[in-house]
Amino acid sequence: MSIKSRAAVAFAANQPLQIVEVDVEPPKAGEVLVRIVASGVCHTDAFTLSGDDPEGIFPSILGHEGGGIVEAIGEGVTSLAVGDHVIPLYTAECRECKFCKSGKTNLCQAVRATQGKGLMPDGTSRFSYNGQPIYHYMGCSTFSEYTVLPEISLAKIAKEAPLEKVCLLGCGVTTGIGAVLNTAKVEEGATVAIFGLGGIGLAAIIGAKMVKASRIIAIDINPAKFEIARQLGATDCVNPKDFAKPIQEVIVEMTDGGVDYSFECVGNVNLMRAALECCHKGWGESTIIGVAGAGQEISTRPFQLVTGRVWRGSAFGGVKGRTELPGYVEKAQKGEIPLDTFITHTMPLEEINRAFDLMHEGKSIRTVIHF
Ligand code: NAD
Ligand code: AHE
Ligand code: ZN
Repeated sequence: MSIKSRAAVAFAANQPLQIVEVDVEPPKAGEVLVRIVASGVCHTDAFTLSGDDPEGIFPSILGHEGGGIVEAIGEGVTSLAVGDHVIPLYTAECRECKFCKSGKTNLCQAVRATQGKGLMPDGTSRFSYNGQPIYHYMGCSTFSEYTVLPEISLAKIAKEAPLEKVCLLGCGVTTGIGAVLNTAKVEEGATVAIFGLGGIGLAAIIGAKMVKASRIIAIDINPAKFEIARQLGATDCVNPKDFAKPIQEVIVEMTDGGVDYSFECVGNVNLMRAALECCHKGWGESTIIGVAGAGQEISTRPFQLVTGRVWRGSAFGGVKGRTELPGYVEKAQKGEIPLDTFITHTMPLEEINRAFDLMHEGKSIRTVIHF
């Protein structure tokens, strides 16, 4: 029998979310019903709501940075039990597909095709409203009191960890740290430039500090972000608006030829170019984390790559969620990942549109929604 769930539904692009009571069907074979306790709001939720996401489907329930408790399990589910604490994963980990077995990527493809269509692996949705289907989002839909996910899309975590904080490890904080540790593999003593100081960029600063980077240059057009950046370990804060020349030139001059590693944490294709071009000739590596809108493309002179710079990208920080996320939770529990620093606002689901406003106004790092 289906249950009722309060949810913030995105009925159409660019419209405020509407809080309604949706119907949630029980989990089918290999699926799990989760009661969401808290969810962060990531810029990607706003990106999809804006209509710029080629995979954006409406009506849908957004949200992919959640923490919850297993409420029921479907047939054949063995790795989770009712009462387990979990973090939903938009990058599943089946441990069986070519991608999982490659040892080269975290991009499990077991459920990716249906996930991109807003559906569960059997090609249907578990959500409906007034008898009409509502689509899932990134396989998570954490802006709902109850949601259904494949078993392979849930990381089981310690029950002692506060879900209203470790939910941030479901996307932003893990993505930023993981991009530095797993994707770029920044080494001790390296110089690093981080473009964009939202949840992702600030987490990348934590990663750079963890590996003992010698210089961490934090770049943002909103100087209100610099205080937290410094607190987390940034050695220099730069506002591109303070300079008449391109930001890549500024960074190259500051660093005797460019940084060893850079990270684009905004989703702006011009900034992606700047992030590549501020890297040192011969070895500098730039990692794209930001998500750019439909139809946008990156460009640079190929000579930038011919002369040794490397361009890469990172999804969920290269982290394999079921295997590695419990370790991130442990680190947060030990105080090695200061989640509190990210949580600038908390609010009930009913006020979720305010969380989007705060993000667009540059006033929040992360808002955590409580159910
Ligand atoms: P956010 O809105 O919290 O932060 C973005 C920051 O970029 C803000 O501080 C803003 O002032 C700054 N900014 C905007 N334009 C700028 C410019 N021209 N130069 C310098 N700084 C600028 O966003 P977030 O939640 O931190 O997400 C950042 C990006 O990362 C988004 O594109 C999001 O979709 C993407 N993302 C990617 C992944 C992934 O796995 N690849 C995961 C999470 C988020
Ligand atoms: N759907 C978009 C791309 C969105 C995107 O790049 N998503 C990131 C995660 S952002 C989390 O806040 C990602 O991990 N992508 C890999 C994947 O498999 O989705 C588009 O352009 O179609
Ligand atoms: Zn996200």
